[in-house]
Order: sequence, then structure tokens, then C-alpha cells
Amino acid sequence: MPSPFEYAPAPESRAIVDLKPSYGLFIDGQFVEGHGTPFKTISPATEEVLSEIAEADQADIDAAVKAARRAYDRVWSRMPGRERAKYLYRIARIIQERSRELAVLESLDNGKPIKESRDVDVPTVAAHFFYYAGWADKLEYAGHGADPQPLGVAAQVIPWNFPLLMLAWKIAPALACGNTVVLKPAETTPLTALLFVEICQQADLPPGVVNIVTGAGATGQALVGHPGVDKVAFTGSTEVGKAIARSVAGTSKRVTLELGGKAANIVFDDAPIDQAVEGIVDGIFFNQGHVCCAGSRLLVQESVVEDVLERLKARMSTLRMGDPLDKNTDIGAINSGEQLKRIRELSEVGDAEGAERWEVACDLPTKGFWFPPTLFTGVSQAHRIAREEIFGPVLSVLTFRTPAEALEKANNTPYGLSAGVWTDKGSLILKMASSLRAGVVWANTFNKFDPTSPFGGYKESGYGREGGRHGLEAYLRTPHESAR
Ligand code: TAP
Repeated sequence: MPSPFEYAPAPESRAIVDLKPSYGLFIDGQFVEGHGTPFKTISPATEEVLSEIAEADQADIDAAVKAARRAYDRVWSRMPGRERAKYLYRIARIIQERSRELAVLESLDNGKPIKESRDVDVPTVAAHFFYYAGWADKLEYAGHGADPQPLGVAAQVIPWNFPLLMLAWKIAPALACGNTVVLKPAETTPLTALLFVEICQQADLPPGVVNIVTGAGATGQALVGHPGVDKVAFTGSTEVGKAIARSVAGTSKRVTLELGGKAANIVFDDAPIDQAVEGIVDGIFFNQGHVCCAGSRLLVQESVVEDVLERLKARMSTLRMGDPLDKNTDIGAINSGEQLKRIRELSEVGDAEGAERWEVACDLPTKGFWFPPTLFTGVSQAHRIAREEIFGPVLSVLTFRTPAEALEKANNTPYGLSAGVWTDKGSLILKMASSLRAGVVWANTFNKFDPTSPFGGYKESGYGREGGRHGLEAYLRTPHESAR
């Protein structure tokens, strides 16, 4: 039934964003020209060209790593933690002051709804800087040795799904521990990283402490392979993560990898179904499903599957898809034509394997990259859509009869990043949480992020933790290493 109420358009103004026609690389505290071939970044919602971006080649990477090394040796590693903390607090406060500008730019470049960039991404980014600012002068109490020392220069490579948030997850702990960084944002979403450097300048961060090099995969490869780098921190696909692990094997570089996922979101028959439906929707349609920890495999107890599916379809039909800058939009654009192609291909595999597709009936915009919220029923463990990460708004629904079967199915995956459990029974939550092979298990909620909480994977979802006290370990020498 059509809704009796229609929403009027409520677009957020983009006037607050001062988009430059082109951007250079940020090395040693200033913008410089890159020596590679510049590329364009577009709005995935409209395909409008937003700006031209420099590409860093090997010589540019070398200059960035050398600048980071100088800043590390001369300034940052020598600075007392309480002084480093002041810079991080300053950055956090400026992020809050410029939050609207950051949110609009993120939605423009990434395609995510403004209500997510405004209410989730940017506040969590500021929270990360505040949180790690608090640790900078207390590192000896973090449980990583009595006199923890930084590693040196960190090479950081991030994906396009949470461009600014992934930057914060990487830069805040690295700087708090006394490291300097060279970070490469994803090719399709470089703009908020380039705005972040203005914030570093505004905070008077010493030159060379943060360097941003833009480009595609080859630039990332040159960065992680640079011999002057002490630490590699990567978030992205399992395939590229494996290649990076191979390339640094046999060197003294420390590595953390945050890779893909195929999380099980498990609904038991005693769960509050309406709440669970909200959690299922949030689990897979938040950020168009471009979420490494997305609840992309729904496991429902057989006795309630019809009820859950009926209410889920009704809820999905209310989701509003369209202009990412409209404050009423729930589902924005797919980040790139390439990602849209991958989502379409894997969905077609689902059809071919005999699963039944249901999608929200809606008119898709004619420009840009769009995919409607979709679910597949009749999915078995053997189906590719149950095993492979689609990284889009596509949910695979499976059923189970007993907790043991749910556990077996949930753990039957090469990944192990996250999971969700919906039930009224505390004992069942504890039993499931302790038996699920996943770095994060949410109980009666999903996709909740907090800087104080460690996040990371088991198995092919990677190794190392980001966030919380545990996240400091990735940027500190262990007592064993310091003794050498
Ligand atoms: P990738 O293709 O792996 O790209 C990630 C980053 O690595 C991008 O900046 C990319 O550059 C760069 N890159 C590509 N090839 C490289 C190479 N050979 N050496 C070094 N860097 C290289 O992943 P994606 O498509 O951007 O992101 C989606 C994936 O990230 C999903 O699998 C998702 O699960 C995962 N992800 C995981 C997490 C966590 S915390 N576990 C969080 C978010 C996303 P260009 O993009 O510029 O080419």
C-alpha cells in the first residue's frame, strides 16, 4: 500500500564545501604536485566530476616516507605524550567544528546518505581522536610493557566505504603512540582525506607527521613496499591483504590487516521480531551494505522464518533510496560502476544457483550507480552468495532448527569478522558469543562502533585489532622487540 504521506525533498546544501578544481599530494606539511597521471573523482550519485586528483608515483612515495621519517626522528617521537595529546585533542575539536563540511563532502564523494555521514561517520571520527588523545600520555598503563616505544613510519592504506572513519582508525592510534604516517586513501574517495590535512594545518601539526598520497592500487603497492616503512596497516579486500602479507614477508615490517567478512546475523524464535527486523535492516542496508562487518547472512530459526520475512519485506519497502544529500534518504548510491558490476554479477549467480530473489520495487535514478535493497531466500551454505562477500545491499537468508546448527552454519565461512545474535535468553547469548569465531559479536543490536572497543578479524578477515587499548599494540614495539 502506498504511504499516505510523501516526503518533501530536504537536501542538505553543499555550499559549505569549498571544492577545489584539483588537489596535489600532501607531503611534509604542504600540497605538492604529483608525478603520476592525475585522475578524476566523481559523485557516484550523479557521475558529476568533483575534482582532479594527483597520482603519487614511486618518487613521490619516497619523498613522503622521507618526510615522515624526518618528522619522526626530529620531532614526533621525541615529543612527550602529553604534548602529542594536545595536537590530537585539537584535531578532534576541529573535526567537530567542521563536521557539517566533512559530512557533506563525504556524502558527495562516497554516495552514502548524509544522515549516516552526519550522525555516524563524522561523530565517530571525532570520538576516535578524542579517545586516542587520552591514551597519548598514559601508554605505560596500556598493558603493552612498562616503557612502550613507537615503531617509526607507518604506511596506511584504506578503502572507500568509510573514507574518513578508516583514516581516523589508522591515524589516531598511530600518532598517539608517537609514529608518523603516510596514508593512501582509496582512488574513488580521496576528498575527505584531503580536507583532513587542512585540519592538520589548522591544528599546527608539525610538517611530515601526516602525509597523504593519492592514487590507485599501484600507489598503495609502492607505499607498502617502500623499504623506509616500519609498519603496514591495511584495510581492504582479503585478496589484496594476502598480496600485501606476501610482499612484506621476510622484512622487519610489522603488519595489521583488516579484511573482508560474511557475517551471520542469527535470529532465534524468542527474539523480539520487530527489533530484530530493525537490526537486520541496519546490518545489511547501512551504508548500502558496503560494510566489512555487514550482517550479510541472515540465519533465522525455521519456526519464525515466515513471520520474519513478512515483516522484513514490509520494512524494506519503507526504505527511501536516492539523493545522498537528502536528509530523508536511507539508501544512497553504490560507490562506483565497478562495485555495481560486482554486485550485479554475484546477484545473477544467486539466480543461476536457484535462490529466489526479492527486491524493493522502486524507480532507480537514471544517472549514477544504484542497486535496490534485495534479499535472496532458498539459499544454502553451498551457494556462492552465502560464501562470498557481495559488499552491497544484498541479503542471503538461510534457516536453522537448533542453536548447534546455527553455530555450525555461522562458523562455516573462511571469514570471521563479526556476528549478531537475537534472543531473549542471556544464557544463549553467552553460549553463542563464546562459540562464534568472530572478532565482534553483537547481541540484540548490530553495527555499533565505539572507539573504546577493539575491532578485527579471525581467519581470512585478517589479524591485529583496531580500536580500544588493544589498538595501541599495533603501533608500539613489544617489550620483546624493545629488548633486542
Ligand atoms: P581493495 O581493493 O583491497 O582496496 C583497498 C585499498 O588498497 C585501496 O586504497 C586500494 O587502492 C588499495 N590497493 C589495491 N591494490 C593494492 C595493492 N596491490 N597493494 C596495496 N594497496 C592496494 O578493497 P576495496 O574494494 O577498496 O574495499 C572493499 C574491501 O575492504 C571489502 O572486502 C571489505 O570487507 C574490506 N573492508 C574491511 C574493513 C575491515 S575493518 N576489516 C573495513 C572496510 C572494508 P584503490 O582503491 O585506490 O585502487
